[in-house]
Amino acid sequence: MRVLKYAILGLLDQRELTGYDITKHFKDSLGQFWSAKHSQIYPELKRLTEEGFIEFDIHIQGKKLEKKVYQITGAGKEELRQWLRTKDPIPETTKDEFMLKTFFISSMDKKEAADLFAYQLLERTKKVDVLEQKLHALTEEDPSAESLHSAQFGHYLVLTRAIEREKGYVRWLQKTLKRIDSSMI
Ligand code: FER
Repeated sequence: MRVLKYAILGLLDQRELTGYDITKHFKDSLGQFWSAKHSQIYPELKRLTEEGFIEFDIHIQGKKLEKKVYQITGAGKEELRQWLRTKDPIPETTKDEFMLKTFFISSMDKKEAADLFAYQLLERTKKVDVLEQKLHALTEEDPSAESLHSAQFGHYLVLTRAIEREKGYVRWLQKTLKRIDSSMI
């Protein structure tokens, strides 16, 4: 399935955007959990335009610079809604190489294992910090972000879930480190 197609339709359902704006959304927020390459976005915009799901106006910037400002069409809104309504099975768990190493922990000595877990704990703790800062900035900017009718509610939800997930990971890492430290060998 062309999921990128729906990501672009979703963004354009919120407001009209240039290709550059869309790329920026992928860099700043959406791409943090649904990455897309710059090189995929422009062909997808072309294809969506040909399919009649989006259209553009040319805006003149300065003397010569032209930019395409994209909008979603009625057909595009219908296409997006149809995708939003479909129910998804739980996706396969994403591959986490650290989990694979964890699976083989018995091949490491105590110090090596503790070292690996301590590093992972540090990195995951930093990730929680970054996510919490982002959430703080979001609710600062839009205090209504926590309510269903805010345009930022979706962003709020993805961030809060990521925070819960990472905090859970941190708790498990701490517990495991204790277990490693208190082991005899
Ligand atoms: C953001 C939106 C979502 C963001 C991160 C996420 C750091 C989610 C990350 C994850 O699920 O790991 O703006 O900024």
